[in-house]
Amino acid sequence: MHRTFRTSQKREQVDLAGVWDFVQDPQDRGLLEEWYGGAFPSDPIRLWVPGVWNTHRTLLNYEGIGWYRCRFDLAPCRAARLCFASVMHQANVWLDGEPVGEHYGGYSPFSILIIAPRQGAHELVVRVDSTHDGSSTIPSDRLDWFRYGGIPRPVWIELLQGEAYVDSFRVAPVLNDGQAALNVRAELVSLSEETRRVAWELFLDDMPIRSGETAVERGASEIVMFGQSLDGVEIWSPENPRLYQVRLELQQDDVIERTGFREVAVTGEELLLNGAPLRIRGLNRHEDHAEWGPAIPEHLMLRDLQLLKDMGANAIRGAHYPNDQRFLDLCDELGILFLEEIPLWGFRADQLASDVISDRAAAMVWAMVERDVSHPCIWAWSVLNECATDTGVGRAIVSRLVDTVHEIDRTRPVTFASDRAARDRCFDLVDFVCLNAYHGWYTHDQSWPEFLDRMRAVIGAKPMIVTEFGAGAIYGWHALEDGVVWSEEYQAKVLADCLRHFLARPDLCGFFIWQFYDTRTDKGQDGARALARPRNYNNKGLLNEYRQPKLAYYLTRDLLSQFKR
Ligand code: ADA
Repeated sequence: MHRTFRTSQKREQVDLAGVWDFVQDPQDRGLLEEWYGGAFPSDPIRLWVPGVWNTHRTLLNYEGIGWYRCRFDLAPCRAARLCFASVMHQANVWLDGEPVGEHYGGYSPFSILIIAPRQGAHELVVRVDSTHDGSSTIPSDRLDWFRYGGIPRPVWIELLQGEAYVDSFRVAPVLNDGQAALNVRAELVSLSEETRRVAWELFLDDMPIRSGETAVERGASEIVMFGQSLDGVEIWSPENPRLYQVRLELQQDDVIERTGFREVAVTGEELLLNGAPLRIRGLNRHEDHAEWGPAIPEHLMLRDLQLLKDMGANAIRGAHYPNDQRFLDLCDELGILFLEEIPLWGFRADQLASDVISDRAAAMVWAMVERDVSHPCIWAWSVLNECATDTGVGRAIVSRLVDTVHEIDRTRPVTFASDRAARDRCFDLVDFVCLNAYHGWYTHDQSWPEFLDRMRAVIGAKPMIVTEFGAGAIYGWHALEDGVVWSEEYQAKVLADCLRHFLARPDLCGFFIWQFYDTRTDKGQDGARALARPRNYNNKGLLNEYRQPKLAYYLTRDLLSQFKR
């Protein structure tokens, strides 16, 4: 299912995972030929959903339009919600030949309400466009990860039976000097022919904590919003990741979220978690695997997290986009800290100046925070990676995106990842500074100690984290001599030099190694990137794409255990 726990006791949820029909549409003929109706081509290939088409042997490098079809049966219900956790990247949806919805943004969920659907057999068709471009899409067509297309996360249907249902349910945990509270926001939607008083009750782990009644007009919706302080809650921490279930119940509907209470604070150069200095020992992780691309099965998500813990690391940067919620659920459960980001990656000033990009980025930030505000593992939000933050346009976008986060959440620090070093003009806009640099790999003009000393002087008394550093190695490629680029030995040496300095440096709140494992990457428009990316992979992983360890993995494990504080 779409989470690691049940999200409703009263709704019937039908998982649409399975074999779907798929047709490639490189010439964009499907709309004209009405493939969404009875004219779906008769010779489809079969693809597993959730999944991406680029793992099918005939479609490995395909970017463009593809059509998916599945059939399902519906039991009687007052309404049905068609839920998509992710479609990459533009989705247009038809049910029984009728257009029912559309969505842009491959890393955010959406749902479509079907009122009074008929009982019995239905046909669902989804046109997916994975095209990236340089002017309107996020991410753009210049990327260092693979431009997958498809439906990589769960699709399911929820059957609604009551006169009202809960449409969105946001539960934001607050912990302030030991006092816990929940900020709750729910949208109650009418499915009735008349205005109704809708009774609701909120439970924390089955204990009723608040109830009320809200009038919802026929066909309309109403927001229920309140802060509820709570006594005697156990605190969530990496050592004791205590989670609570929060359930909102109506007469014939309910929704369940899960949360945990912990406090993240910024003071001077320090980040604090539950009052104690936070030391991030993290890994950057793309959602990618040699066999499944970004549609990573749950047991492999768990294994990745266990590998990370075995290494002595405590955090993940979800580079560079909102992750599958099941992965965040597992981080909540295992006490692993998560830094979440939107895929605004490597945009130049002229691109950031576009209203389409700025509006889409703000919508993505909003969708990320809205979806994930309940997760205790998320300790900070990042609004972009390596964009033109050394310009006025960059400043404008960072401040817009920080404001967007604050519309929903003011309890977590906000940041962005910079590769502009001392030229960056946005550090004052965020709560802590994240630096990406590859001294010892791409650049050799200064050492890490020199670089960080210089940045400390520029940043002043603010927390500082290195969000990217690393070196590449081809798994299994060894060298006897020093300095052989792409050898496992050379990668391990670069990392060892960095880690020794970072771990001993008191004014650095932590680091994220680039990267957990090797990931498939883009060739670049003219194939240029491929020259720096042997195998068309970003080979800076501590493990390869099958999770086989390189020397750097063992070295990191040893260093992290030596420096355990
Ligand atoms: C950048 C970028 C990463 C990756 C890395 C690299 O810092 O943010 O996504 O591309 O460089 O491997 O060069």
